[in-house]
Amino acid sequence: MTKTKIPKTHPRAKSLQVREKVNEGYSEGIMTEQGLIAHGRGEAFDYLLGEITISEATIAIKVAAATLLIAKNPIISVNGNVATLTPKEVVKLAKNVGAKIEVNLFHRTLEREKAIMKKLKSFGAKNVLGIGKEAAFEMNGLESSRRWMDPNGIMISDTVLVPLEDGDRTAELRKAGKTVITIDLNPLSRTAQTASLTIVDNIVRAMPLLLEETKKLKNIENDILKDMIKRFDNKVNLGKSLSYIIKRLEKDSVIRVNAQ
Ligand code: PTJ
Repeated sequence: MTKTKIPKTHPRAKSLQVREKVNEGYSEGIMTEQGLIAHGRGEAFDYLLGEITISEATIAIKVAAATLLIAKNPIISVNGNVATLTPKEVVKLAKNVGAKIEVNLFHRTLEREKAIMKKLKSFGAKNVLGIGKEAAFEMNGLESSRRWMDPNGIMISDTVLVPLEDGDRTAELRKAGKTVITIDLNPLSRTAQTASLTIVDNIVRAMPLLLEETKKLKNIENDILKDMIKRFDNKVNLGKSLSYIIKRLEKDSVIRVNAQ
């Protein structure tokens, strides 16, 4: 694997450092070629956001923390991109909110599942569900490999955090009565549109913030957390995220036209 030293002074140093991580995840057999493409799509949307956590995402992160804290049986679903970009945060968040962790892959192989489990365990995860034959239950209405669930994990959960998800499963999880939280840079994706709660942000920024929020809200009464959740409207928040991008582009195009 070729490692490139990214100069700290580079205007887009953070994004390039994340690419180095992606490169590492790919070399370790955690991420797939398809995952690289998905990352590129994410980068494009992040560029439109200005590579910052916008206020709509900050609000969604707070509500997501409250949702995970009041859940009876929360779980974090981990794919190759998630395990590559935020393995430490996944493990810490799971501990903080008492969530289980389950590996769930679109491009499913036992080797990848084991590599992801190893990565999560290297950051302190005790139990990682969904490996090989453990994921023996099929989700109705789904034909991809994502349909396989662990009987002790996603199947019996009430709240699922599914960052960087690919559409169909979010809808099926919701049909099964689960609360679905996603992190997705694309506010137009099917996952973003069908989740119960959508954080439009880069996972590398959102996960540390989500972790901090759960620490802050941990000792707050459940009734107050429930009230926060009740007052949140995902569709409105998503609409505002999209408006943010549109306004930013309009402003940017004015600057460019005037500069010509
Ligand atoms: O590891 P596997 O086999 O389970 O496969 C994982 C991928 C991500 C390849 C698979 O789930 C996939 O193909 O996903 P999609 O359909 O490309 O959707 C991924 C979504 O995540 C897209 O809407 C991207 O814009 C978004 N995305 C990509 N990178 C990030 C992101 N969102 C937040 N943070 C990112 N860094």
